[in-house]
Amino acid sequence: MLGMIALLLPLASFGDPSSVRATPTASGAEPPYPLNHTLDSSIQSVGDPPLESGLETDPFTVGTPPTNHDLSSPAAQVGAPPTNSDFETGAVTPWTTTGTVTIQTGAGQGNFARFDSSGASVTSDAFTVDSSAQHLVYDIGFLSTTGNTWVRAYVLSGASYGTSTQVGSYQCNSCNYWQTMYVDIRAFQGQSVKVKFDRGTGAQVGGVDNLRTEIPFPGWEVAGAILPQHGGRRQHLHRARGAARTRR
Ligand SMILES: [Ca+2]
Repeated sequence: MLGMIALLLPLASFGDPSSVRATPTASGAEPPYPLNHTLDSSIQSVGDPPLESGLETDPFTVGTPPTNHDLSSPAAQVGAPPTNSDFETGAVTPWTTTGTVTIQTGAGQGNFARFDSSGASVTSDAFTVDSSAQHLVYDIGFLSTTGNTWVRAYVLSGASYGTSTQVGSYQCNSCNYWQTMYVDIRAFQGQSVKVKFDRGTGAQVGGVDNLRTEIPFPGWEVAGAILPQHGGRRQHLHRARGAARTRR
């Protein structure tokens, strides 16, 4: 009997899958575990990283730096110094003197004023401190080879130059060299002043030369006595105690 039924079925019933397979339907059952349920899969990046996400590019300068940003510009002399400020006339006038002051000649200085007696002084002609001047600058000669040289500096201002402000006091024992000194002169900008130097009582011989006013670092404004120094490759600042510098 079964053999007869088989013979009666069309042969096409075995060759067409659609006639024997139903489309699967989700059962709605939860899977036994979520994906990566043990949290031990490797971390995988997704999306495109931003530029320089690895920070591998060296830093580089942007923008235009301010004037004289590397402090390599030379100091600029400003304003007119007092008459015969460098003693190169060969005479001390119009400086006024007390005690014994003589004009001498030295290497690197040319003519300069030398204090030959204890307490001797020289006072410059009047001059107006330029409105841009930041430093009062002068050379002090520690001329004694055997004892202590002591030279002091004062700015004379006000009516009849009757107000004396000591701005420097320099001592060096058995030094026999010249040194350039820098004083903050901003408090006297625009004023008519005289500058006086004297030899400290009991001290040995000293000298003075090359009185002028300067902007020590063009583009910068300094506060206090900041000395221009030359390093191995470039000029840099030597800052005195309490001094500061700011951009102008
Ligand atoms: Ca001179």
